[in-house]
Amino acid sequence: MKRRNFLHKASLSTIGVVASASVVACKSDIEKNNSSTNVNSASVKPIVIATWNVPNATAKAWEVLDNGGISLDAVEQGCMIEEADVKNSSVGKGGLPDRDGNVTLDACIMDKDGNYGAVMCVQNIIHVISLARKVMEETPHVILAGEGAEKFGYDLGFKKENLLTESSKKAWKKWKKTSDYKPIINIENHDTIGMLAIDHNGDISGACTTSGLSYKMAGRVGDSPIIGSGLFIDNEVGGATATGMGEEVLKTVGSFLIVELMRQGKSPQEACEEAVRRVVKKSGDRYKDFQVGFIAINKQGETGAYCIHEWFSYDIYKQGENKNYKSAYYNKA
Ligand code: SD4
Repeated sequence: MKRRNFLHKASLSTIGVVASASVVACKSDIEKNNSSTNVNSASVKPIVIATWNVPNATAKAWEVLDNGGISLDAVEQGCMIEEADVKNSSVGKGGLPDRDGNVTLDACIMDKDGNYGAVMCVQNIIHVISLARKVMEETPHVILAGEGAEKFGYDLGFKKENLLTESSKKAWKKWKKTSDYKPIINIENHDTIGMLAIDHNGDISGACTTSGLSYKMAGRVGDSPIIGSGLFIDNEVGGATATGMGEEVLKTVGSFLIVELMRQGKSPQEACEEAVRRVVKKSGDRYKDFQVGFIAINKQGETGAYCIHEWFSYDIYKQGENKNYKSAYYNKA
């Protein structure tokens, strides 16, 4: 079949992708937890910002920073909290599997010097964010995929573990019965974690880790491990990270776009809004069926967040306070 026909026939809504974790937030959770929409405040450091309501992750990152640690350690250790949390069905152990029942993880990390490491389509290793860091620091490469990434991990002593929990298996079996492929917006609690941090030295790092879209095709990789799409850091300017339908973020290279817009003088908020508008514009009417959200931070510690549909939220830990904020959104219809 010609590629174009295949892509047409296998559009996301028909190939079996449930944008569960990627596009979702639990309305009631956000209502319970969030403070009013975050108002930017200048020159704050240290500071941590992360996608969704992940207070344990931001608390861990804050602890690292508060103890004088560097932002790279903070984002890695913060993300590890979600990877180990079996209740988070979009990250690490307990992540929902692909359509064949295999949990495959994607992750990437960037440091203050613009170094980048990523792994994709990794099975059987929980802490893929640490594996991505090892790729960055201990190989001449920037991305390792699949079995090669796993072998690299095992050689370094990473433990081999089954990531499919009983409850994810149950959800997958249920999904198989109906195979309802329609992306569902904002109905679950957890999502991909993208985290950005500035340490006491004023240096910025970022990390992003996910099990990707649940019930995706085997071998599918989203935006999260791809530099410039799921994450981008430029220590002179700021950083950005994404959540939601990865295919759409990839097409706009959203995180890089946001950092470049900030370089040109836009605030993190303005830059996130512009990136979401680009995603929407490219999608025609399809944006109604998927969620994309971005968060960003600039060198001064000002933050921004924007998404397509209501109920994306994000956490900020600054000045000793860990808070969840509801993101502003595009689709008021
Ligand atoms: C992806 N952006 O793989 C990720 C999904 C996401 O929870 O945000 N998921 O497309």
